Amino acid sequence: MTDAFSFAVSATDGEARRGTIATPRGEIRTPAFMPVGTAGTVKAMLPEQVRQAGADIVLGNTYHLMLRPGAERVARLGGLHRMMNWERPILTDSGGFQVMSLSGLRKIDERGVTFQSHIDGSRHELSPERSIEIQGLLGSDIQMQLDECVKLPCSDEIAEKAMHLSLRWAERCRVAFGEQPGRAMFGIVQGGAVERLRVESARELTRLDLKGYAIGGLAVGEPQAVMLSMIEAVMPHLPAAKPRYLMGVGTPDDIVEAVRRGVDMFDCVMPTRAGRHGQAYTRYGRLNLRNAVHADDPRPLDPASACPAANTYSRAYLHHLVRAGEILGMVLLTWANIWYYQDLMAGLRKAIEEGRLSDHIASVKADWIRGAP
Ligand code: PRF
Repeated sequence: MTDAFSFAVSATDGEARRGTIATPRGEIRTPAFMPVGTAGTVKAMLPEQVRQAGADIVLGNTYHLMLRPGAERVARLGGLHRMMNWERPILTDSGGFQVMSLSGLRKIDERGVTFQSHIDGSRHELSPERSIEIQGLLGSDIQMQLDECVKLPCSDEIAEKAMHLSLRWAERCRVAFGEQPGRAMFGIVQGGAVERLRVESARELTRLDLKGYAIGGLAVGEPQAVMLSMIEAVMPHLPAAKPRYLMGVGTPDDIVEAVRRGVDMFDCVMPTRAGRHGQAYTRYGRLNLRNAVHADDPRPLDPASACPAANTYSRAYLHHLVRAGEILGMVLLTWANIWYYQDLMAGLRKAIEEGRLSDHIASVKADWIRGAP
């Protein structure tokens, strides 16, 4: 029987792949960037704008949604897609990573994680089985295994323990997920900055025959060179016919370098968070609209962008909105940033199709360095 969830690679250029993930809720063109919609909203954006910017899929978070408004409540409301008015695919993270970065008191053992809510201090438990149950209640199309992500640098012993725990949790998640045609569960490679552990993690996960594989535990404090060498170490051990997702990455530079090495999917709060803090990502690099240099600048962020936020409003106006703490400043900069990230991915996809990825990346980087004309 053919699964309604599938992945096909239509072109390659070096290690880079141009592909399509087909799901009953629509296609995901890869390499893909998934805007982060943590709490059932891509902050400061309407779903229509997220789509218009070019996104095929958004990310939601088990941790936030289980605490508020609650997974069972979301299910009663018809699921996350209906609740947030995004009928296209949604990937949900499993919660472990957010527990470690956001919650107060927390404890990890074989059974799962126990933690206190960052909202009201209430106590909660998240096991691999409960994480998958919650992601099912949300109606998630791509569900992530529960894992343990350690901050870098860390000792090899700590990285190894977390990696093995994550492997055991992957098996439990696999059983809890069962068979769900049209939906997928992805495993997560861990292993810190230790090549041997990364390879073992990838090999063992592959035995579970999952529909996709993520690389976790990177962009957690290590230099970019370490991140890229870990990606290079892992890639040969992941099945070529399955999508590969680099979690929580990253800057535009991280993304182009990871695409070059064969990564298919990304998510990061960077474009949305930066937009709420006065920062704009453009073809000509990052601008801080708070800076006084923009106060009298009548030029838009990028006249050649098709994004209304980038081609219409003056930098002087954006500067004013940011300085005045106006909501519209956040809305416009988030819109421009999400659009820029989607344009970046579209450019990479086209370059892979045309077999000129290296030249394309070189010219994209030259624009970042050169700055606005
Ligand atoms: N695990 C999970 N989510 C994540 C990460 C991880 O390691 C990261 C690390 N960059 C971001 N989001 N489950």
